[in-house]
Amino acid sequence: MKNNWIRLLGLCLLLQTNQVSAQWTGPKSKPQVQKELTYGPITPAHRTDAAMEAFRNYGLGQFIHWGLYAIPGNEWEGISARKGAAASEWIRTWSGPTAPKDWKNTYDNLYKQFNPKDFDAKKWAKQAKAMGAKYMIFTTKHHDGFALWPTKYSPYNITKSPYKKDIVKEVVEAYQAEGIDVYLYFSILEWNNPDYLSKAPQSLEEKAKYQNFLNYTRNQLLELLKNYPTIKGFWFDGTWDQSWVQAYDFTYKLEKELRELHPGLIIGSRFRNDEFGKRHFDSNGQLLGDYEQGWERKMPQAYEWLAGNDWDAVMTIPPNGWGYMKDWSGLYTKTTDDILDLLLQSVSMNGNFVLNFGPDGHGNMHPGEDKIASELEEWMKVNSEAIYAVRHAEFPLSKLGYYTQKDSILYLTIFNRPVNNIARVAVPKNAKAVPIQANILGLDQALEIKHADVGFDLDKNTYYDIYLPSTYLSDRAFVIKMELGSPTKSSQQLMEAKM
Ligand code: JFZ
Repeated sequence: MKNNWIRLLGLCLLLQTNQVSAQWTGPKSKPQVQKELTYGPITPAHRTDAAMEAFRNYGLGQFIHWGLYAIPGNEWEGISARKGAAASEWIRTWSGPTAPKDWKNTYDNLYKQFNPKDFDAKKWAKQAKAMGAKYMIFTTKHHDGFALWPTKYSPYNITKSPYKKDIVKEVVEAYQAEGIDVYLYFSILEWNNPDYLSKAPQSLEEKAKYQNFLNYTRNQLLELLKNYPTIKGFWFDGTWDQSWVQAYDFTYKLEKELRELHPGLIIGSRFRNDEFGKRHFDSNGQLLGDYEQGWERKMPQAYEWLAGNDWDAVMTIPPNGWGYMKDWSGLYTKTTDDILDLLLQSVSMNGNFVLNFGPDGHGNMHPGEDKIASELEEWMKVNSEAIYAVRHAEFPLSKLGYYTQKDSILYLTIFNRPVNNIARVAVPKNAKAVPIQANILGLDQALEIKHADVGFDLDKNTYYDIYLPSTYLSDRAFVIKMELGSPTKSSQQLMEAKM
């Protein structure tokens, strides 16, 4: 009986540890038993070089998913793929009535039509700059394997399309001319490559084929670094298949090689795994790569979940569609308010927020994307200082919005305006720095601040009330900028009740 209990307890502990250490999103806790590892992280846990500091300061980024899937735009022969289907860039592999029939002769021939007459990388870059993006991630090659640059290593590339020109080059140059850092998205998984397989290779023949695939992947990555030496990093994807997972020796050496060739290169946690198959975080709970790349269409619920790691959140406007989606009707598409909320959640927890755009087959953004970009532009014109180069602020959470901080400046971006127009800021009673000056960004007027020492029993906080002018109206979130300084008088030492 007693033995059974002990066994059960052991099992529970085991399940618990496994569960938590296996998690690469959600709250983190390090496994209790540390393993001897050869294929752990290559770079230090918290890089402090200039490239990584620049990454931390971006705040807002743009993702662009563009490729052959932009032509169908989530529809095949007039049938919307939305019913029973996922993201539009996956259209080639769908099954059921919405899928391309005979895709080898249909989807795989789309490149013969790829001739985006309206494509103007400079126009995209200007829009991104205006909306406030500090970096961008561009799909050089998605899962369908079609390369948007003239790769020597596969005939399935842009030079075979009527467009012919190097799209990656145009994008890299145009964005960098606007002062926007460029990262290249690269899918490891490739649907139409005869050497690719998803399961771990077994026979000698499979092993040889997959080794060809790995060599090809390495060649393409070296080629990208050589062709576009000014890029800041890679954003890897499609690394979940067992074929890639078992190739940890190869991928470890490849990561080293890429980093040696390109000092400062930034690679997220979705590139490789350790020798026990642990992805994103190794068997000892250490982040693999320079930042956590798992916050895709999801948000950490609490700052503590991030355990001090750098991270980015990449986000679609439709529920799940990265490539062009012709028809947005009947879908909930995120509003500019939603996006601002997610942006603030991200930067308030030391993350970058990356908004995805999926241009159509001619090279035009979706009208819904244009609308959001111009609304973000309006907002960022006034408020971007609450977004760039800010850090998590160690203040008690506010129900009114999100804090960000830059040295002695504290920003509170208000989403929930109090009906009495008093924005109450909670500050720990022992705080050395409290709000001493406040104004609303875009409004040249000092706001009245009153110390409200509410005197609640056992309350660790004291309060500073910022009076918002009732004449100030805003139909979007707005930012209270506060200067922090020494409290004029210490919080009254009211007696705590004795019970
Ligand atoms: C991947 C791609 O399959 C997708 O098409 C898109 O490019 C996106 C940015 O990345 O999709 C994923 C990858 C990982 C997760 C979810 C979707 N994930 O880990 O939750």
